Amino acid sequence: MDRRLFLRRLLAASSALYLGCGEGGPGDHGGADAGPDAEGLAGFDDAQGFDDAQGFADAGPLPDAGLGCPGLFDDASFEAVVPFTGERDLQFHTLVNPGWDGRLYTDLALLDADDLITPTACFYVRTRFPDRLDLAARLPWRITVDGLVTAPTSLALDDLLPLARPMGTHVMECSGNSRGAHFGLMSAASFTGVPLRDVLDAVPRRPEATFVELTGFDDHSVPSANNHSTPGASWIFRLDQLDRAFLATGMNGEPLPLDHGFPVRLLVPGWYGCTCIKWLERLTFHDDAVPASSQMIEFASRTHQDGTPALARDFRPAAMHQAALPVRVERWRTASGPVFRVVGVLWGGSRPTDALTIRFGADEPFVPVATCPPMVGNETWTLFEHRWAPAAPGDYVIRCAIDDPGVPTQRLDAGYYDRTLTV
Ligand SMILES: Nc1nc2c(c(=O)[nH]1)N[C@H]1C(S)=C(S)[C@@H](COP(=O)(O)O)O[C@H]1N2
Ligand SMILES: [Mo]
Repeated sequence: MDRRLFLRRLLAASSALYLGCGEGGPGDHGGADAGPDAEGLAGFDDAQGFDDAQGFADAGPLPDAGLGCPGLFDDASFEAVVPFTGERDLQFHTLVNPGWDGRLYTDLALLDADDLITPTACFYVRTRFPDRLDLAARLPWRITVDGLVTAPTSLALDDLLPLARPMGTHVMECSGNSRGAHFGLMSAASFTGVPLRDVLDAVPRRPEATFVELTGFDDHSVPSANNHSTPGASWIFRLDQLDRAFLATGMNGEPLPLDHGFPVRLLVPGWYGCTCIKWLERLTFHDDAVPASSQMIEFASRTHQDGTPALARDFRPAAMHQAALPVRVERWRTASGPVFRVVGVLWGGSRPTDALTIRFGADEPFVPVATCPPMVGNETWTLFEHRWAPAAPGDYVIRCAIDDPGVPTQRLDAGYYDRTLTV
């Protein structure tokens, strides 16, 4: 079967909701509370049930975007997607759990060259729209400005909205993204918003105000199970760390959905999601003696801090190191036997790299991987593909690395993004 048609069917099987993803509407609050142990995807683990194209006639022509490197699979025909080994079934694209524990996992296995923007309804959610946020009482939305300012004030969001403009496509990743989530706490969207510096610069403040804390609404009626998530949503930045940050008011051409921070959220390009405060309601200026916030303490280890610093100024930037992750393995047939196509994404880091390598098992050497087209920026993810022919059946742990000592890759090198393939 055609590879793209197969992906379409996989997509249809993964969740009926996915077919609504293109609508770009807000998340469905009535989603079944499937929980982390939800039954997974029938038919995901092999090609059965996808063996012909019948019933899919209205999908229309499926031009192959020519993923990756020309000619790499010209001698081969697509057979099936092979699931990763040891990853439990998971319900994708469905909101599960209440409040702080609210999650929606993006199915990264569906990524393809012409689908690198996540439809809004499939964009991962970490923490649902707070049921205690009474929008009827709070609109028109205002952002309180206080701390080391010459006079406390507040900003009307309605005054900022006319300044909103396209801010580009950005990948976001939850610092708690994990194999248990099939790494689905990661998505990319195009955003509109207002550069934060423009907002901050307009606030008259005291000379010692070198830090700013951004606080979001963070009260839910249902507590987080096992205190997994602590109340309080704020991050404190040194002002110069916010040069590229913006206040997002729109996503994929629509107003920000409720679950993603409506009416306004922070987006810090290149930093983990925990810094991207949703339902932003306060800007507080501080001097350099300000203690770390509860959110910073909660996320200290997940953002690669050295212990848990007491002061905000001792936190490292919560930047995503350069990372790479296989998202899908396809089996293809050739005259000389099966070959595997590993498709993955490359993201994070502070400058584009062409030094991606991959290995299949700790005893094997890392070999270069071509990214076609090459990585051009760090704001969003870049697709890669690799052709591999196993020497023998077995379990293979796939790991990527960046062959450039100048590029920090802490998580990658710790095996965080390892995935196992059984052939
Ligand atoms: N107010 C508030 N903002 C928040 C959070 C939260 O719990 N409350 N969670 C943070 C975390 S940990 C992540 S990963 C991102 C998730 O954003 P998303 O749900 O739009 O993907 O929001 C961040 N902003
Ligand atoms: Mo997160």
